[in-house]
Amino acid sequence: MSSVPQSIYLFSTSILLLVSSLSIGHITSSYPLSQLGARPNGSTLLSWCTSQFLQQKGVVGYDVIQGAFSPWIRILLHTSLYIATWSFFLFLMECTSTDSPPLVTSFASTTILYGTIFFYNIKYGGAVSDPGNARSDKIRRKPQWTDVKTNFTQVFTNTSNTVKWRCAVAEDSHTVTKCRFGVSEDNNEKVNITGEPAGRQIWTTLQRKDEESKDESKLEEDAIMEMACGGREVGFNPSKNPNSCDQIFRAQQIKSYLSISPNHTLPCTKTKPNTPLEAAKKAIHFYSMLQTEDGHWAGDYGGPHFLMPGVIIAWYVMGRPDEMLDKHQCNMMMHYITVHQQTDGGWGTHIESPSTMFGTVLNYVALRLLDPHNKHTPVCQKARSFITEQGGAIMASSWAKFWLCLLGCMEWEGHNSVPPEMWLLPNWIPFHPGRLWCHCRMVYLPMGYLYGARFVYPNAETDALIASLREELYTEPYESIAWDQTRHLVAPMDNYSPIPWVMEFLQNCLALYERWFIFQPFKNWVRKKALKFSVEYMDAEDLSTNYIDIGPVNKALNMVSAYHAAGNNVKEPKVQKHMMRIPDYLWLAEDGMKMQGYNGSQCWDTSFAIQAVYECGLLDEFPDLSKKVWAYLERTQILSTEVSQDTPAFQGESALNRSKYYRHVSLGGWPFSTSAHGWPISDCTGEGLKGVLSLQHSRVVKESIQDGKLNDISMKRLYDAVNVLLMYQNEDGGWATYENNRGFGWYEQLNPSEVFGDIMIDYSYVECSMASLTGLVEFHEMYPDHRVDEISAAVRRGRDFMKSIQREDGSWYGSWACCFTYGCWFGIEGLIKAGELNTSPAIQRCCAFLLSKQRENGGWGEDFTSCYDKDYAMNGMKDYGDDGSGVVNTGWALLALSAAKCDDVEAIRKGVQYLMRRQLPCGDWPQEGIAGVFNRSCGITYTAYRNVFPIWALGRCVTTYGDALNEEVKEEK
Ligand code: LAN
Repeated sequence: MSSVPQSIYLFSTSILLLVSSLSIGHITSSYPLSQLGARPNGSTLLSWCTSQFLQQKGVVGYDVIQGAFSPWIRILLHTSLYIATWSFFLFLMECTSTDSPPLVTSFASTTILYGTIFFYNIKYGGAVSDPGNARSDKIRRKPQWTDVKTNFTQVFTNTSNTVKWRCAVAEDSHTVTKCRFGVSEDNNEKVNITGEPAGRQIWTTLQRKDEESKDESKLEEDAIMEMACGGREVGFNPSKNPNSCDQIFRAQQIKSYLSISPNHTLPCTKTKPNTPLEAAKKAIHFYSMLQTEDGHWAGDYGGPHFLMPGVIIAWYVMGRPDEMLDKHQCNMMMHYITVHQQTDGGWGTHIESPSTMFGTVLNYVALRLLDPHNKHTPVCQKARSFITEQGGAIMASSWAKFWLCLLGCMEWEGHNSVPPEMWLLPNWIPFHPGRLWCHCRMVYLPMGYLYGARFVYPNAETDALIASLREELYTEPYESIAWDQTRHLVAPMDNYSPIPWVMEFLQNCLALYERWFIFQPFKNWVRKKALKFSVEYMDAEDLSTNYIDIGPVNKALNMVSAYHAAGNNVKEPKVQKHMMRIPDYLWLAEDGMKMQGYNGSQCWDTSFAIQAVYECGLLDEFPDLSKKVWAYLERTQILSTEVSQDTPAFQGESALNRSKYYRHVSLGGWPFSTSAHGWPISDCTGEGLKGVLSLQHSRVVKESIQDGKLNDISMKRLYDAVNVLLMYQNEDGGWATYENNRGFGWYEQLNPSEVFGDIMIDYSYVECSMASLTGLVEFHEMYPDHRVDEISAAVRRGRDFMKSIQREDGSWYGSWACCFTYGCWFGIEGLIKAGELNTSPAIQRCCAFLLSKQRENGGWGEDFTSCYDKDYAMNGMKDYGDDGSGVVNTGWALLALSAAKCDDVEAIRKGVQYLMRRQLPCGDWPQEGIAGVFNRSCGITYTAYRNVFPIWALGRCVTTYGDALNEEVKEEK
């Protein structure tokens, strides 16, 4: 009898080891809870392991927050894989050799192969935000609109019923909501609005009692309107520029600023600033008029066109509750959709995008739901032709199809499976959804629920409008469509990230799982559990965000899920609480009412604004502004105030909850928008912390704290913020957005969205890394004794990381705004603050890159196509900027170059003069192209950027270059 080959022994050992390490890791997952998210530190393997063993840092098994096993388990897992590879080599050699078993040679081959893969993986395998090279199929078409100017105040004003809109903020906004939902002191037990009111901004037609009696007649109406219009005429004309400039909000703020105190005056429009500092001062005066009463800056955060239809569909399937959307809001929404329609009849994915099926199908349906009688209007007819020319709604991308299925305008068989069962897998499984980027995870969570429950609008079969839409959206009769064969169809114009065949194959397998009878008993059993978990998870998300939810997509989907879970009852308290938070996402501008990409960008804009004022050296010259910002940042630090700790969100911060729902530490972070939103972000925490530290230099702020007029921010609270920043650092040394990176680069192969790029996991980004790292550096400069070693190690690793992702041409790709100039600002600023010399090759190369992109007129300019195409769009700003340049890009480029103390003073002077030339007589700058971007393909509006970045750049250039800049400003040719 021949003896058992040694390879079998080896292989069995490896399997034994694998099973035992996974079992240990599984059982001890998140144990001990107190160590959840704490990373054992050390720069060598040994120190890494001893940190866990001796200092007991980090959990024993799998850490759901980091998405990683502890060092010991990882070593065991690697060992078992190593032995498995060895057994494979040995087996091959045993098959070919007859002599003694080639143990040593197979061992050597394994070491070489495994070692190479291991080190290659360490060096290149990290999931870094690397968008790759320029795309070969660049965006080809350009959006076009007919040259018509609209002014909705005229369209919708009828003398007997004049609707007056106003933006209510903070406490006032809560009062408005309570009034709308009939919440009073005695009946607020079950339905009420929770969370810190600071930063909330909603549009309402309900007037404020104390405002009604105010005499506005003495205000200079025309001067105010002129100042509010950013150099444009009143109204909106997309063919000139599809970006709103926030006329309505700005006019309201300027009016209220003037009425508050007789000392408040308008900036003088007759005189032109002579020096950059004068220009900055005037700009801050102008900008201070826009600050809201609670200290933040509000503004239009719209842009994407695929969001509002979601809320409209949700409203429709929930029976069109008036308290959710009333007729005034519906009118303004219709206006928005109508004015953004392009000449080809379609709508883009966002305001500057050429028409896509994603944008068009959703907006068309939304328009029809808002007014069931508009079928034959020219707007709807044109839109229908666009849709049918592209092959009908079966060609829309998956997220549009999802909404159609909920509405009953598409059958669920036409949608790829979104199995909620995935949540029941062990957390450490490489493709567990808990590892996804939080935005992706939180969207696919309710999608899984609604898909699993096969939710459809309850009246779909009897509603005449749905019957009509079923006819209008397709090129063949609805009943004859073979839905299962349409699952993979998508129009090329939507297909930014084509689904790879692996994913298509998996989707086909899942389709069988959904249909085949043999799977049904199992499926029915697990699905129930999965739906139960999904509801619990959505509840946790709703509570920890005070029903705002992380973003506009999961907001609408969670609301429909809550409605379904409540037996389709809109009066159920959870559903009511959801509806109360809908206005948080709606914004009104001169182009109508839109759904924003978030519940605003309050904290982000405010943190930047105050740093800009600080770098101009003008904090104490604008004492009210500075004090109000302090108050806002104080109230906005997450779960750190009494009000925020008095909400259910605070209970959600327990380690048990965090481990159950994959939530990182929130306490002490700063959000992008408001404290009530509750999701901390690494770079918002960095910028919020820097904002607070800047204000600690202000005399007036210090005095107000001493006098008890402002709340102090204790050291403990600053330490909490530092703790968030330190914990958020990834193993690769960079920082991702909301959480540690928990997944792998290959996840993108499974991206089912089609329309977005790189959405699957939270990558390390240059922006997040710079803001977190500089937050730590600035904290350390002011408080050098706290967690010194950890901060220095974090900064060192962060610096190495940032260098490692610099591109060949010296630039950094910006993932969250347009685009390379933005990335370069973060790259240079981060490296310089981390101690890199400005003479270093990394800095020099980036300066050379920026200088090479400066335009004739002294400015810089690129638009969202830079991000989309991954290639510097040199002429991108030709359409909406000034001869190809834009003030926001110029601001970023100047901030970067002056941080690097670039010695090309002439280039800096030209840039500064460009900003001064473009400044409007009131101190504002014009609104140009869309500045923000996300997921590679979608633009998003930041109206604050046109003020904040020019101010900041002017301030910094003055400090860095002083009198060298004060050459006379050249008049425009
Ligand atoms: C944002 C806005 C802020 C932005 C910064 C803080 C600027 C950035 O540095 C990190 C990423 C972050 C937090 C970000 C991520 C993606 C968001 C949340 C958005 C662009 C706002 C809207 C977008 C969100 C994903 C839109 C909803 C659409 C889906 C595809 C779910």
